[in-house]
Amino acid sequence: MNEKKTLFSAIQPSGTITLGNYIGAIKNWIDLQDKFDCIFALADLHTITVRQDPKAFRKNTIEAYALLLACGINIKDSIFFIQSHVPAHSQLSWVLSCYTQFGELSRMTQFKDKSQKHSDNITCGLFSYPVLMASDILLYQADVVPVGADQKQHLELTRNVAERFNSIYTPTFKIPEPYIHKNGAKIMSLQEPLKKMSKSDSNPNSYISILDKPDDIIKKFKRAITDSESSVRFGEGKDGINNLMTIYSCMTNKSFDEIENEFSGLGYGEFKLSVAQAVIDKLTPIQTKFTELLSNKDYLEKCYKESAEKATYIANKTLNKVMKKIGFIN
Ligand code: ATP
Ligand code: LTN
Repeated sequence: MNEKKTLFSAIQPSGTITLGNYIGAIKNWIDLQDKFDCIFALADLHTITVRQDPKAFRKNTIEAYALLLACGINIKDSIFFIQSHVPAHSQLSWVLSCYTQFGELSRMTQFKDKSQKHSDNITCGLFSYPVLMASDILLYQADVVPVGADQKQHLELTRNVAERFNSIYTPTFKIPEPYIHKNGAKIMSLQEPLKKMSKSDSNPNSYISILDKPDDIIKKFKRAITDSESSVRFGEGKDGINNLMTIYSCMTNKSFDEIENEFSGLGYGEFKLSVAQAVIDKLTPIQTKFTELLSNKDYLEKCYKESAEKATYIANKTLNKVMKKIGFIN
């Protein structure tokens, strides 16, 4: 009997994948693969909430697929598919939107932020984005969902919608738990350490892309904003240094105490170079693997097609149950 719990998570193929995405989400996916039955998706349906150029969108999707495999998704044991290849996501999303309140969605901070950022294109899709995300999770009866801290509110909404549906009918959906790792749940911008590191930031010095070359990584860390002190220690008002310490800790598994000891008496310049080197050491093998995978499109296609078949089978079981309970004719 299979006693492993199910883990589901997804990421949008919307261009660069940042060190923030890697530490906050992807690294946890990889680390948890042995403990759970894992289902991962590229949330390409979510991506069109912001207008995409068709050619760039196709390229970004394939590249994101190769990059996540290069990060360590083990395709032998885990399912890793492209969301739009499994129609059940769109189907359940419509159904669940009829069990979600307008007021609930209006309170989502990501909607408020993004509708300010894209004020010329506030679509119904941007508004109902969390319902699609809830559908992603609930279709697979996921127990845990590893995400960065910014997605916690969407997870709460998912739980509320699932509980509502279960209580109107009979238990149908498993109620998922967010998995938010304490260390690294929110990696901050290198230029404005009170803002989260974001791939959509207009200043590329504010984020590290997983595909950045060593020279650029060093340059970006050298330019990272710190404070006027010079001692490497975790503390209030030291947001820039706290962020660099968090990054270093996630790359090396060293505790903050160990890091403070390692750099005691040394200045920020030396510390920044060590952080850059630790990031380079982690990213270089991923970049090599990425280039290798990207040159083998047939292999990538085989992986996402087989995964979509497995995902469709699981998702349709849940969808059929839902449709039957509501009273749709079979
Ligand atoms: P955008 O900045 O354009 O909104 P994003 O960088 O947040 O995009 P998503 O695809 O929305 O990217 O997020 C993918 C995953 O990465 C999510 O689990 C999210 O919580 C996590 N994540 C994103 N940014 C960070 C960050 N700065 N620190 C930690 N985790 C993050
Ligand atoms: N909205 C998420 C991406 C995402 C997701 C999901 C994460 C789409 N569907 C399901 C976890 C589970 C984001 O990271 N911005």
